[in-house]
Amino acid sequence: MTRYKRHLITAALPYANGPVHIGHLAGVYIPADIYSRYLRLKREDIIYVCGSDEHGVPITIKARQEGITPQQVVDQYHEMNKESFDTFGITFDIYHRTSHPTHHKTASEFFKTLYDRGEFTEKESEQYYDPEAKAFLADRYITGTCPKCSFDKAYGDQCEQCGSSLAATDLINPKSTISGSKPELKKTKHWYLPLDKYEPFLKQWILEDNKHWKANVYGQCKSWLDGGLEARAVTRDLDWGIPVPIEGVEGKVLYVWFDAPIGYISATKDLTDNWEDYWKKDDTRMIHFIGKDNIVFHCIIFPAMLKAEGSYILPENVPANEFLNLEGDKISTSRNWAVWLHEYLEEFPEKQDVLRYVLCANAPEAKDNDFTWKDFQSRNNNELVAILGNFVNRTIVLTHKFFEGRVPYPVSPDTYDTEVLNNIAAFRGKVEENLDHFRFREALKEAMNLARLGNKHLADSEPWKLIKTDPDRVKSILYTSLQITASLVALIEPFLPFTSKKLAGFLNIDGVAWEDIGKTDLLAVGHEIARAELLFEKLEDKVIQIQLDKLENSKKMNEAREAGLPPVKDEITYEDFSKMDLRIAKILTAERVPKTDKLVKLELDTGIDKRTVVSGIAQHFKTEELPGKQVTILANLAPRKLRGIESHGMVLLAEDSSGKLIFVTPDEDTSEGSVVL
Ligand code: B3M
Ligand code: ZN
Repeated sequence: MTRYKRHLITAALPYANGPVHIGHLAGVYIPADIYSRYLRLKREDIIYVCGSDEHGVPITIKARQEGITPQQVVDQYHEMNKESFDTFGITFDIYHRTSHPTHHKTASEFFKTLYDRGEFTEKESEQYYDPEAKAFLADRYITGTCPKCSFDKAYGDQCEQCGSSLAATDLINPKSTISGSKPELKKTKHWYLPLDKYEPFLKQWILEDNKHWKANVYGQCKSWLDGGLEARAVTRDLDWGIPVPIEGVEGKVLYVWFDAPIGYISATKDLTDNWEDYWKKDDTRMIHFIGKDNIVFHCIIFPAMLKAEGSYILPENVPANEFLNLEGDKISTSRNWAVWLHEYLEEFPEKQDVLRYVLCANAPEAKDNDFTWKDFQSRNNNELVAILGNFVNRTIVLTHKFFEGRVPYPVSPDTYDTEVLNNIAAFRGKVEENLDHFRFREALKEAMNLARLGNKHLADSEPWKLIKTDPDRVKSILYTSLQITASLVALIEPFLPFTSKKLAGFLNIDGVAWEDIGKTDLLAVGHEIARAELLFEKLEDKVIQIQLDKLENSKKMNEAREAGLPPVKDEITYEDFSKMDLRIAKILTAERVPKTDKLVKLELDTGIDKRTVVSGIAQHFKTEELPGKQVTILANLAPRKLRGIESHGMVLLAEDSSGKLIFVTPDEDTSEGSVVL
């Protein structure tokens, strides 16, 4: 990185309509954080910006679902995600938000600049409109079958299955996600960014100048460009978002994918007065960290916008990751099929680095990959505990045991000790080579290989045995181990920042400079180290089973919902339940309630009294078959009048997914009045 004076690292702005999960972390935020920490350790001038993406249909759909305003939705999740990122050690220099006034101003000005220059084409077209909801259906408000891959849950702007960018009118069998109704086409005017006009520039910039981009990114861009680019609407008929800044235009906002990437600029403006150095100087290197579903927006649309505006730099690289799956299935917010960051932090407090480690080691860098809790456990136990933790612990414990916790003078190193000591520096180069090429899995492996080297050197040398016969050699062995441990403080810092800090504490130092990795005298002879605690603890099966059970529950809930069964109601306390008096009763007589199609008047013997209960079961049972049946009733339900008949209680019924009703009856005859517990 010789010619760049500064680095601008952006990470995709998560929609503030839900919590962050491991897919977001593995795809975007962990690699971006590793890279940013690495650049800082190398004393580069770097800023790492992110924030909440708070407009767009996903937010308004969530607001409708929860019966609150979009602002309330984004306020809730902006704070939740910001706190989760902070706790997890994601070191943004700013975590901004697109509902912020700075962003509204920046995005409006950006749009107005292009509008005033006549960059947009205006077009009146037919858009899908939901007559029931009285709303135009933009993007995620409309779903249907993807014309390219036949995925039946494609959205109006994108198919998440094949990544295709779509127009709502491309969808087969479109359906409104608001009312479920079949939408109708209605005329409306919008402004379009003429992507086709930028096709020659994009072909040169991507296909010729950026051949160094990752194959998965380059490939997706190439197929886009080969398919030909079309003009793309940059406004929407919505009431939540940044109002279109054109005189006389009402009820229209900037398309969320027009405004959101400008959010990186707004964030930088609020971070530093010299924001233009980062966005407008050619000696700045801009890197966008994103997931593969955002490639078209960051490699084609946003660069075309920046090119059209003319005063901004373009990204030097966009190392997008593929998707992370969970236990063999696609992560899904709606199906609660995810490991949520805030829940992980609650259930595994102080174990941020274990998840950082596993998600980096398994990162979907070139293809989709899978997260399993078994793999999480085995990497923790067999790699973090057994290699890194074990090596550090033995080094510290033996130094206290044999040398009162002080770094011994390497009296008589043998060739093995010297070779290992001189080999430490090579690991910095291997980690750098991989990080410079966004190969985070490989970089982490090389960092761990230094711990493997140290572990093997200890195991081969067996200082705990040698101490009896050759204590001087033991001094050299442990001197070597301690210098390796000191280098590890810096080498693991980008990946495992919490462990790095702990390790520095064990060695009784503030830290190690990146450029000092490999020095063979990082810890001076006689330096007193601190007592060690365990860096990592083994994860037992039962801890993992709890997580697997949670996912099993999600699966059951999804199956129930897909089978048409209602979700479980909100939790109640035992006290709430104990107020209900459930009894076994016998039906004595049954007769239809005149002029109703569902009601039956039942005379019941409850064992305590004889009473009338009216029940909506006429379409499910023949009244003549009812007398003599034992049923379960809620005996202390307040009486209510139904079609003039006072009904005292309620007969319990089970309704299956087809709507069929059956009685809840004891599996053998019992006395009326028996209490149901
Ligand atoms: N809010 C993330 C997503 O598509 C989207 C990124 C915006 S980055 C400018 O899930
Ligand atoms: Zn598709």
